Amino acid sequence: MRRSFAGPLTGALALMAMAVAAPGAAGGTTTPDGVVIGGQPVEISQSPWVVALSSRDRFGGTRAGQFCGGVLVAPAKVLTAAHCVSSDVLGVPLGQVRDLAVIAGRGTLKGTGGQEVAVSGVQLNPAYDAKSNAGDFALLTLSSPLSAGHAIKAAGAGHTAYKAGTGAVVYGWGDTKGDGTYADELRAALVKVLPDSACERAYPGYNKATYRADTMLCAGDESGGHDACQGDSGGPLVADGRLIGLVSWGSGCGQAANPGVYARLSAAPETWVARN
Ligand code: 4AZ
Repeated sequence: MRRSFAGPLTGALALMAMAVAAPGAAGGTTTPDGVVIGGQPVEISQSPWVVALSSRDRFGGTRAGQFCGGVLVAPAKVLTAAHCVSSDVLGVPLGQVRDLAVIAGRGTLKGTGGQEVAVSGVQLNPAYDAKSNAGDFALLTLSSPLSAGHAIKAAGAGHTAYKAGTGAVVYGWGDTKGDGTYADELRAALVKVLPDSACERAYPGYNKATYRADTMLCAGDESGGHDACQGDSGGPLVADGRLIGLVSWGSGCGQAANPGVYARLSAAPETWVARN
């Protein structure tokens, strides 16, 4: 049931918003699909809370050093995945990365729009477990604040946005095909919150990563094709205008049997994000 979406890019977000408003409509056939996986370019001005994490020293300058996503949750605070600041990802201990920065307001990495702001502090979720990836949250402090109006609130625990079947949008500059083809422009894909059982089935724990519903959220596309992928980690999953997840892990990308696993926002440290 994959369809290519050939409409004007400016209409993409509106179409996505419609699809989110009616998640079950037409069995998903109205879902925009293009090649994030199964997404399409979006305007950063429509989602100004999406930021790129950058280190040109570690990742080179061609894509402005982008290596993960993040979310502006307060003027000088960016939430990202704890694993994004691990030495596994950075190649060296965090303390040795001198140019860690956040790029805000720039959809096209090769462009010069928006702002690059240095990261002046990094806090790891005390409950983060690098082995299982449980509680995959880190909070970055920016050296200077961004616009307060650009921050997004999280859905509080018990909010309906966390319910299976909810339409949600994942944003990122990551791999668009699962083969190392990285996006230059910010993309978004429409996915669905899936029942925990879908990820418990896919990730029962024989591997190093086990799905744990208390700190993780399962989302994707029952027929495959819409997903986050490498390079999207730390970026936002948004439903009902609220942050519900951060891209965390998964097996492959866009496979129906292996949904995306997100850090569940309701499990983020209480004081880190405003909720409603
Ligand atoms: C990653 O490596 C990654 N399909 C992120 C998300 C997913 C897979 C891998 C989910 O950053």
